[in-house]
This record gives sequence, C-alpha cells and structure tokens, in this order.
Amino acid sequence: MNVLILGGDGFCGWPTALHLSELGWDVTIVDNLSRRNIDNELEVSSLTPIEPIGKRIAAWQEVTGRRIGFCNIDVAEDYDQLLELIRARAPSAIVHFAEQRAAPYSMKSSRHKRYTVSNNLNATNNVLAAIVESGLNTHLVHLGTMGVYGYGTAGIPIPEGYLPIKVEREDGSLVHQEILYPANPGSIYHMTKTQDQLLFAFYNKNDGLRITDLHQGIVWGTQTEETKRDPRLINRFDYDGDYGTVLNRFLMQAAVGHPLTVHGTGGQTRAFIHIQDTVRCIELAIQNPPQSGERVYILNQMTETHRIRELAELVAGLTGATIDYVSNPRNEAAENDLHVVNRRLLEFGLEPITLEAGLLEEVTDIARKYVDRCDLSKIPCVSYWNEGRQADARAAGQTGTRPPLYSVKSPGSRPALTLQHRFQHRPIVGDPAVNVRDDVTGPLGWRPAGRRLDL
Ligand code: NAD
Ligand code: USQ
Repeated sequence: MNVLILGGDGFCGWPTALHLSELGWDVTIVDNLSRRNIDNELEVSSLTPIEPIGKRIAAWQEVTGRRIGFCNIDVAEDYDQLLELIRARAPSAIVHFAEQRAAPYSMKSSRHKRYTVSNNLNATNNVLAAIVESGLNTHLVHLGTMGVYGYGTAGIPIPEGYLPIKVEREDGSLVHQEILYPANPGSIYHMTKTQDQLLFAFYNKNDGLRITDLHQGIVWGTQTEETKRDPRLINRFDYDGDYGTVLNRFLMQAAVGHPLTVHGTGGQTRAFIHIQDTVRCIELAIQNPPQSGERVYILNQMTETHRIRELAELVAGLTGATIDYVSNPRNEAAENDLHVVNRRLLEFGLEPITLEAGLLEEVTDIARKYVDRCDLSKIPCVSYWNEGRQADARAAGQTGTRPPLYSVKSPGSRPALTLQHRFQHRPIVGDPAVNVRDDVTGPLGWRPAGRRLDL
C-alpha cells in the first residue's frame, strides 16, 4: 500500500505515519509545519519534547530500517506541487489531517477565523481537485469530527453521517430519503468540517471520487506502540488553553498540581477515542474503501462518551487533584446527552480501548516526566466565543490570572453554579512556589508530581 499522509507531523498524523510504515506500507508525509509555527505564535511548546521532522524520520529509520518520505508542501496554497507529488507517487490512499484543528484557536480573532476557513477549505478542495486532475483512483481518507453533528441532545442515536427521513407529499404519501445529518457546528473550526462534507459529497457525485470521512471524537493519550520505541519518536502533547484537549489537559493538570479546569457545570457530554485506536481506525478505513460508484463512507470514529464533570471526578479520584468550575469561554450547551452509533469500524475489526486507570496513569506519568516544560500561564482557556462570554469571564475575575467560580476537593460535593460560590481570588499562575502543599496522596497511593497549589 502506497500512502500519502497530509498533516503527518501532527498529533494524530505522526503516530499514524509510524503505524502504517510498521505495517510495511510505503509512507510519505506532507506537512507545511504550520502547527509548529502556531506554537511559536502562542509562545507555547508541546509538553513532550518533539524532535524536528527530519530527526524524527531519521530515528524511525535507525530503529526499524523503514523509510518514511517527507515533503514540505502547503496543501492549501501549493496546488501545483501537491498535484505533481500525487502524480509522481500515485498513492492508493491519501490520509488528510492537514487542517487547523483547534476550536479555541479558530475563535481567537477575525484573523484566526479567516485563517482557519481559508486553510481548511482550500486544503480539502485542493486535495480533491488534485485527485481528479491526476486521473488516479486514489481513495481519500479524511479526518472529520463528531462536532459536525452539534452538541445538543438529539433524542436519537447519532447515525453514521446519513439520516433517514420521511417527507409527506401533498397527496399524503411518504417520500423516503437519506440526507447528510443536519450540520450544527459549535465553532469556526467545526464549521469548516461541515463544509468539507459538502465538498466530499460534490466530488463523489460529480467525479466519482472514493472518499471516507471519519467523524472522530476527542483524542486522548499520547503514545502508541510505535512512538514508544525511541524517545526521539515521542508524540506531541498539547496542554495549552487553545490546543490542549480536555482529558489530556485534566491528566496533565493533575500531574503538575493545577486544579482541573471544568468549563461551566461540566455537563457537556463528548465522544472520545484513544490515540492507539485512532491509528488502527485509519488502517481499517484504508483497508475497507468504498467501491467506485459508492457514496461517501462516513464512519463515527469514537469508542465511548463521557460527561466532562464525570471525567474530572474520575481524574480527581485517581490523583487527588482539585476541581475548579470556571466560567465557560465557549458558547455551547451547558448540558447535553450523546448517543453515537459506531458500528462500521467495529465491523471492520476495531477492538476499542476504553478509559481505564492504567492508560490514564500512563498519560499522567508522561506529564510528570516533563513537568519542567510546563508553562502554567498557558493553561487557562482565554479564547472567548463572543463578547458575552468574555464579559462573563471578566465579571468572574477570570481573565489573566484565573480564580475559579468555585472549587471542590472531592467528587459529589459540587454546589450549584453561582457567582456567590466564587472563592476568594488566589493566583494560579506565576510563581508555582506560591501555596505549595506536599501532603496530598491520591487514592491509588501515588503522590502527584511537581508541586501542588494549596486550595
Ligand atoms: P495537529 O494540528 O496536531 O496536526 C495537523 C497537522 O497538519 C500539523 O502538523 C500541521 O502542520 C499540518 N497542516 C495544517 N495545515 C496544513 C496545510 N495547509 N498544509 C500542510 N500541512 C498542514 O492536529 P491533530 O490533532 O493531529 O488533528 C489532525 C486532524 O484530525 C485534524 O483535521 C483534526 O480536525 C482531526 N481531529 C483531531 C482530533 C483531536 O482530538 N486531536 C479529534 C477529531 C478530529
Ligand atoms: N473543556 C473543559 N475544560 C477544559 C477544556 C475543555 O471543560 O480545560 C470542555 C469544552 O468546553 C468542551 C469539551 O471540554 O465542552 C471538549 O473540549 P476539547 O477542547 O477537548 O475538544 P474540542 O474543542 O471539541 O475539539 C477537539 C479537537 C478537534 C476535534 C474535536 C472532536 O481539538 O480537532 O474535532 O475534539 S469533537 O469534540 O468530537 O468535535
């Protein structure tokens, strides 16, 4: 199998490249390293020390004898180079990760909104147009998101992309159809993924392209079987308020002694998948392509759903961490239920990895190991969805240094969310030596590494 991995230097792309290379496939990474530049812009780094792409690839070859190619191409801008590469490599599959993927980053300012829309939509359209122009029958596997369905309570299990509907004609008879599930994005980033879906539907209808769109949940974990094989292969670990995703953030926050930052009531329910399952799902999607003439395959790439406050309570229970319920910077439903159908990847052979203490501790161990690389001032989420959200945060004294609306030390004692419950301001950024406490041991008997802030 000959595969191009667009965005192969990123959090999901790098372990995927290694996994597919380990299968003996011919792998070429395409990446413009924009994610590393965004780290520079935000003045933050991966918690784990990731090597430059050239060193990563050289280390993989040294450890395994396998070669991975690399091309620095901006998929959204450098159309001719992309087309030339596709013609030259004639890939049987292209895996497309090359988009700006953080919802908070996409909401920071009009510049960030415009960049995200322009980068993501042009990248997707360029790949599709280039496959058509190449005349090849390449299978495109795209990383989409569960967020295209929206996060209200649907009242039905979320199907895999298509919703069967019945519409009544004037004569009372019924028309049966399947339509794309109504898009309901919660950020500019998620909105680009809903537009990607229309591009896929069009190119599939017009040009017969074979496309699989993986609607992935929130990825957690850091390492996979392959990235563990040498420290130079380590995967990135985003923990900052823009790119860090919720479960990894809670686990690293526990490790560095920072309170767990639950937005609002924490009643949001979301879909999750471990990074090891991400790479396996992509392998399965490539091995089970649509046939020519089939419509776009849409697979829900997630293994379980969890409510955010329950995750926080789980991590707090494992680690002894404290939970902060903070004003939510996002414009999202405070509470929702979520039931998701994920039948197709299970049928293809996925054996889901679900949340269990060992894997959670593995993430926390990594975070503890690199605790010195953590900049505590980058932990708060300070990208606001609109002025109202920013005003709420300001009223709660939460811009800049960030006191919680309220804190709880043990699960189950969460008071109602009112400003009256806001604790007196305590600095949580700046000198980590302030309010240090070292007498806390988690229920599993281990002590959070680093220093704990006294609440
Ligand atoms: P990431 O930001 O770590 O990786 C994306 C990679 O794409 C980066 O290396 C970046 O440099 C590259 N890239 C971006 N724009 C590019 C362009 N125009 N040309 C070339 N390269 C470009 O993100 P990730 O977490 O690995 O996510 C990968 C994909 O999976 C994204 O499309 C994201 O929407 C999707 N996804 C991620 C998650 C998650 O929890 N991380 C969950 C669901 C879906
Ligand atoms: N949240 C907290 N505390 C935090 C961080 C987040 O309570 O410290 C909450 C958010 O408000 C939100 C939920 O946790 O309700 C999830 O946030 P997230 O940052 O973990 O995930 P999200 O913004 O949805 O985006 C991530 C990836 C994105 C992918 C998406 C899959 O960054 O690329 O598309 O997960 S999904 O959520 O299924 O749409």
